[in-house]
Amino acid sequence: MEIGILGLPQSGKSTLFEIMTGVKVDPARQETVVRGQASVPDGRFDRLVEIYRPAKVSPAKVPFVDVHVAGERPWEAIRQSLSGTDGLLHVVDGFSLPDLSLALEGYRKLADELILSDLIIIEKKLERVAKTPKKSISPQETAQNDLLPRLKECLEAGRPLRAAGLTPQEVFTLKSFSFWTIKPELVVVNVAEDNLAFADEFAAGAGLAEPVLGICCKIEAELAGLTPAEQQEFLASMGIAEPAFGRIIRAAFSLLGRISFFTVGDDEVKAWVIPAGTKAPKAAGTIHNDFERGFIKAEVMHYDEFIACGGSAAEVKSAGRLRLEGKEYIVLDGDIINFRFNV
Ligand SMILES: Nc1nc2c(ncn2[C@@H]2O[C@H](COP(=O)(O)OP(=O)(O)OP(=O)(O)O)[C@@H](O)[C@H]2O)c(=O)[nH]1
Ligand SMILES: [Mg+2]
Repeated sequence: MEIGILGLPQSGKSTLFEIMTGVKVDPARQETVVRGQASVPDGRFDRLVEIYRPAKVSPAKVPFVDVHVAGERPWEAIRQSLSGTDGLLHVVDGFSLPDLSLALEGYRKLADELILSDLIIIEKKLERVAKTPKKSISPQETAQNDLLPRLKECLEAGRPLRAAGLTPQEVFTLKSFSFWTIKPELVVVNVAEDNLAFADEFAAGAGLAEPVLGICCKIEAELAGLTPAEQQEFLASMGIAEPAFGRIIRAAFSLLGRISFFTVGDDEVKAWVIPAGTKAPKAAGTIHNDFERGFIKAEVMHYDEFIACGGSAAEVKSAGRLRLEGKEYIVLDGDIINFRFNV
């Protein structure tokens, strides 16, 4: 699981990456990709930490990759190094010239480059397929190839593959191509400090199918250097309730269809990241392989129930509300779990 940060040159990608992950990108080094992890802000997690006061605190994380592109056909050159990304965060410059049609043009410029880059892959593949005898193509490859003409049509109409109405199974079949535009995308408009409303203007005017969020990277980069108390004061003076970067991390997290469950104790409170719809044994496996292999039961209480019982696990238990779930249980966002296993 990883999210690639893309955008036109100088749109604020590295600034945003640094705000979210705390990893500094030295512009002089000009690395193509830099990786870092962002903690997902979650009020429930903070509350659990307050209650348990554990020795170790491990919030949910989202890995981000900052991409710096240069040269001819850059998107094709870096496709492989970003093949592991499950989603894209597209940064739009809304600060240097806050004008709706210019910002939209900027968005489309990169979107079109990515569409073209995917189209080149498909055309090359179709050429190769035409030259290969049918008998020597595997059934798995045939399943891929059958989809290509439809994808080509979509891209030629200027639309990203995520708009092609593919089923999850079809998306999975196409995984080895690492198409850019098949990945879910979150659009982030980087606005000027005196024009915070521009992101909403862009969202309303652009009419994109992709979710749009706004941030002023300049303000939030300044915030990062302050103490929490100073941050509150600074935000209040700007009329902002909460820093935007937290919302962006949360949006990226749900863009990937991830949820978190918690394990709690005096030693550690930890948020574990799993895809929505994961069954209990697989969820246990994110903690340790043995937990999955020797899975017996999951002792589950939902966060809301825990809080309703005064934040006391003993209270949940004596009220008969601690659930014992088996192998078919689908873990929910906010479940607090203790796995029973035997290996
Ligand atoms: N005024 C203003 N300047 C910004 C803002 N965000 C970024 N910048 C400036 O824009 C320049 C580019 O920022 P970066 O974060 O390096 O942009 P980038 O997209 O990573 O650039 P490349 O990797 O070179 O494509 C820097 O000088 C930033 O200080 C903003 O919100 N407002
Ligand atoms: Mg950069």
